[in-house]
Amino acid sequence: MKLYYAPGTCSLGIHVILEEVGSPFELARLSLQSGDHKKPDFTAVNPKSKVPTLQRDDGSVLTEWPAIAYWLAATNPGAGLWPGDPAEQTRALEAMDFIVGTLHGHAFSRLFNQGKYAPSEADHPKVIEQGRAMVAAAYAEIERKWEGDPWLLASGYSVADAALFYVTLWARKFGVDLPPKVAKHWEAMLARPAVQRAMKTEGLAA
Ligand SMILES: N[C@@H](CCC(=O)N[C@@H](CS)C(=O)NCC(=O)O)C(=O)O
Repeated sequence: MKLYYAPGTCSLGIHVILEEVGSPFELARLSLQSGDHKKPDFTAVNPKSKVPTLQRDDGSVLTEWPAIAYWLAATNPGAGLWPGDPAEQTRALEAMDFIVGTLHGHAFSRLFNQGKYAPSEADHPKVIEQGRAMVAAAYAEIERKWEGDPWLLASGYSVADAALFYVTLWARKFGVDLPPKVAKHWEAMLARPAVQRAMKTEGLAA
């Protein structure tokens, strides 16, 4: 398996999952700043120009964070990254969709790339303000719905925790106030050897 990643981006969550699984994998590092994801070598692998991208051992390629996470969890049941109970599986899907689709895809996206939402630079402060409000609202909802301790789901650690981890790295970077359960989750994640290995490889500091 080969993970195409860019340090400190959402691919960090998949990197953590690969470390949790423990099977051998290769890493292909991309620099989004240098536009590596738009160069032909990479677009031949993933025409969407996005990380994470996972190339499987048979050469086939998986894209989209929740799909990659699910596949890794489902094909490595011994790693205990996916709940057994359908009710909890549904909660895992619900959490990943909200974190990746809403908190990352709508809220943080406004803090990273104002130009996508407003062509005029004069409007960028408004986009940032809107993004910050959306981030705060999404974290409040995650905190309200929290069922486990310290993990998101009542059934224990799952790939959904790796999703929350990568967005919380960003939240800290942007100085977002973390609700108590999210703050405890961040510390619990940092204590996991898999997380420590992925952070070290990507050259990231907590
Ligand atoms: N829907 C995608 C989103 C992936 C995504 O937004 N990746 C970002 C890094 S966090 C990226 O590759 N950005 C490059 C670009 O959009 O140009 C998923 O779930 O994997």
